[in-house]
Amino acid sequence: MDASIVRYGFTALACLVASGASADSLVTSDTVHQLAVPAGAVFRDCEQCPEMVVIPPGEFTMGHDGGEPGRYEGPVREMQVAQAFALGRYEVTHAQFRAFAQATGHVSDGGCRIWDGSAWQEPEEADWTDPGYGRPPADDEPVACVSWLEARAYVAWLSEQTGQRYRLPSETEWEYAARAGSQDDFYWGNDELAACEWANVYDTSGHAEFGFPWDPVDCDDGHPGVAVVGQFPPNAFGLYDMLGNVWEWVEDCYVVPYPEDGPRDGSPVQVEGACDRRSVRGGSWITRMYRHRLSWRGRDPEPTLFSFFGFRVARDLAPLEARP
Ligand SMILES: [Ca+2]
Ligand SMILES: [Ca+2]
Repeated sequence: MDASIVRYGFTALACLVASGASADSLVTSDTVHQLAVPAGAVFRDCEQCPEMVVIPPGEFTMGHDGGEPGRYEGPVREMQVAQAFALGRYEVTHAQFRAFAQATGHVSDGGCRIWDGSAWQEPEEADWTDPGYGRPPADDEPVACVSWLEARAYVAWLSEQTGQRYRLPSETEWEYAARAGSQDDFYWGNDELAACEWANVYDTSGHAEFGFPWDPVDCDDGHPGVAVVGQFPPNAFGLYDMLGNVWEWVEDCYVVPYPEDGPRDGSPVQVEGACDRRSVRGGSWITRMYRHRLSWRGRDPEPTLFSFFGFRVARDLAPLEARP
C-alpha cells in the first residue's frame, strides 16, 4: 500500500493528492466533484476507505471476436465511458471488508469453494474470514470468498459511511479502466510470458504448490497463492492487480453476446428480475493465462463464494444533488 496518501485537514471530506504528490496538489472533495483534478489523482474518503483513482471519461473498443464456446467475448464494439469516475486503486482488502463486517455484524453464509490439494470442497466454515489458505488472511491481501451480494452490501455500507455513491464498476467501466488505452490482450502487451512481471497469475510456483489440473503460464511470478495487493506494476491508469490476484465482481448482469441494445455509455447491463449470473473480470492466482485477457468474461450466480473471487469499488464523482 502507498503510504504517501496525505490526510487533508477538513472534516468529513476526501483527502486527495495527485500522483507524484506535493503539498500543492492537495484539493478538497468539492474540487473532486468539479472534476478539476487530473486523471490518476488518488484520494480516499476515510481512514478505512479504499484508495481511489480518478479515471477520465473516454472512448474505447471493447470485447474480442472469439473466446471459449459459450463464452463469446464479442461482438467487438465501440464504447464510451461518458462520465469520469473513481475506481479502487487496489482490490478491496481483508481489513477493509472486516471494518464493514464488524460495523454491521455481517455474517457470511459459508460454504466457500476451496481447493484441498486434489479436489474442490465447500466446507461450511470457509468464508471471507477463512478462505482456505491454511492460515488467517493478511490485512492487506484482497478479501476473497465474497459473493456479489456481499460486495454490494459493502458498497452500500461505504456509501452510508461517506455520503458518497460507492458502487461496483460496470463491466464497461472495468474493461475501459483495465485497458487504460491498450487494445492488446493484456495491459502489458500480447506476451503471455511477460505476465509474471505484471500480475499474480497461475504460474509455475502456483502449479508446484497447488497442482490445479490445468497448465500454468511458463514463468514464475513469485506468488503461488494470493498476494498482498499492489505487488506488481500498475497499468497506465495507476490501477493495481486489474489482472490477476483475485477475480473482481462487476455490476452487470451477464448477457452473452453483449446485447445489441445494451448501454454504450458506461452504464451496466441490467436485466430486471431475470439475472441469473453476474460478470466477473480479470482472472486470479489460480486462473489459466488466456482467461486473463482484458476482454474475458467470467460469470457466476450472485451468492457464489470462491476462494479466488473478490472485488474493487467504484465511486461517482458528481455530487449527490447533481445526479439524475
Ligand atoms: Ca502466481
Ligand atoms: Ca484482480
